[in-house]
Amino acid sequence: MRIEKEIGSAETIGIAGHVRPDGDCVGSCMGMYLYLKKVYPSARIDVFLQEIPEVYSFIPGTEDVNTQYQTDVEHYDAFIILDTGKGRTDGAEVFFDNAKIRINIDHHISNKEGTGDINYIYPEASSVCELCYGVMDPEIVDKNIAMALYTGMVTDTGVFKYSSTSKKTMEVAGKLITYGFEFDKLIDHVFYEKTYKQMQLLARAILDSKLILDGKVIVSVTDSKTMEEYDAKGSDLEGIVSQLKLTSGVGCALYAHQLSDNEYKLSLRSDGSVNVAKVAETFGGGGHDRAAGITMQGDIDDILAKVIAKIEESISK
Ligand SMILES: [Mn+2]
Repeated sequence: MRIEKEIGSAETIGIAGHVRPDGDCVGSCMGMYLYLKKVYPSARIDVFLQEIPEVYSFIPGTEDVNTQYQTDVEHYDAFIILDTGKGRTDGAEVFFDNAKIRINIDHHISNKEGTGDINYIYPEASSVCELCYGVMDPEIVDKNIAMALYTGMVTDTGVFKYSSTSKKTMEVAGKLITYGFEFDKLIDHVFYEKTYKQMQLLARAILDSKLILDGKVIVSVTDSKTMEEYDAKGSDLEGIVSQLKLTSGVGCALYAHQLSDNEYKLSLRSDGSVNVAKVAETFGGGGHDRAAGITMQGDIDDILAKVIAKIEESISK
């Protein structure tokens, strides 16, 4: 499929992604926006997203995004929804419903059928950005478009590491870097960089950690006192559990942070030797085989003892 063939001639085009936009959502929306601006120089093109997280504001065109979901266009000639079905597009759903041509491009298995008249859904694709490149004319793609698409590929694959990464993913990424942008800096910026506060909290979590069960499991807790000391939010602790899991010999990491007096949020990561989804489910949590979470009430020592016993049981199986 070639996107401009599906759209045909158009004077008004809308684009939207999902609520709480991530790198793939912002990258695909902006890549598509910049591309269609070149193909349809006289068309009015609107992009609707709830917000642009600061980390993605370097992508050209993000300053044009409509975060208010207000428009005077009654019926867009074409409307494209990216990285979701129409149900998670906030105020854009009605614009999509009223559009003449409705296109849905997604890679979520939960949206297998698609919600458009034209659906381009490939659950095996690493990212919608990978799919977007496939519907574009490589001659029209430029450095800015490539940068936007590369952003989504990097964030949705954890820098080409998650199981969704395929030969095709690497081929598309390989083509994108030929447009000439500093992909090393881009990767650091969108994936590895942390604020100084996050760095300090990570350091504290590592210092306070303990290796147990013959070094197969690592455990660490950040309490409210430490959270207050750094004026930290839960989002400042993202990535700590994955970093703990990278300790040599460790098959499972358990990281907890205090939510209130008597409540803790636990995150679990595993290399596959422990099914952490099963461990989490025992305590009312959930997730995937290698990444799961639980919210638990009680004394932290009791909580850890219970969860660690379950992990131990799972290792010895
Ligand atoms: Mn995605």
